[in-house]
Amino acid sequence: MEINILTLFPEMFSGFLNESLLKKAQDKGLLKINIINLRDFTADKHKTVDDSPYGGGAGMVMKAEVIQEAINSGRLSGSRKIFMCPSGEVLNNQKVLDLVQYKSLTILCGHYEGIDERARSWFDEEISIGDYVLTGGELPAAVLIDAIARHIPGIVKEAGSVQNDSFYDGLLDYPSYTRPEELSGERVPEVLLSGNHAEIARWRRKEAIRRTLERRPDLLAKANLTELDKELLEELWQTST
Ligand code: 4H3
Repeated sequence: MEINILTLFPEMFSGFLNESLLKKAQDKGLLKINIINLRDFTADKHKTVDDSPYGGGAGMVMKAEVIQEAINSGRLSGSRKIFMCPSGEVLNNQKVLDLVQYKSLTILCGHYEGIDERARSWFDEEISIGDYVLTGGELPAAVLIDAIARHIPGIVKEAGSVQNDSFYDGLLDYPSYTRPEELSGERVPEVLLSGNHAEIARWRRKEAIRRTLERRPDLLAKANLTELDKELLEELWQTST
């Protein structure tokens, strides 16, 4: 997969993209990231990227022409274009899985008060990472890229670790433990030490359902529960009343 990032602050991505999984993915050629500096597409000698809003008011607006130039000059014509924006569709796991299917994505990171409204129509979609406003679209873009990258085949080593994640099947994650068996008097649940894989799978599923029921009943209501899941849910009801 190829991801083009349109930004006024290319350095904001260097630490994040050059570490850990994202770095390995690029080294292996599974992910190609092109950081495109919007300032390179200005036409005047001062390299102006923003201007004051028509009608007055506080703050500056990112100029549409700079974005237009960047889109038209690159090889971005076949690329799915995304604008990170608080008024976009709120990101979730399904959206991430939809986006992994594209060969090329281009992500615009806005700054200042926002972008000239006319630039919006050049983008296929607007995505928000949540109901809050940040000073720029760079962190939202980084969040989106990270969420997408771990679904590219070959990036996260064990496919199971992606499939068992929270949200993959509409449930939150089950609890995990590692050594030691006892920590400050708190023991690891005995079933996990039993070596009985069927029992362990059943326990994990039940705990995932328990956690989702307690913390995110909205998710549980939407999840596709199997017959076993319904049985486990029934057991949870029995023991809680
Ligand atoms: C996206 C962008 C939050 C999100 C963003 C989000 C700065 C957009 C400026 C930039 C505008 C403020 N904040 N929730 N900030 O995904 O260009 O509107």
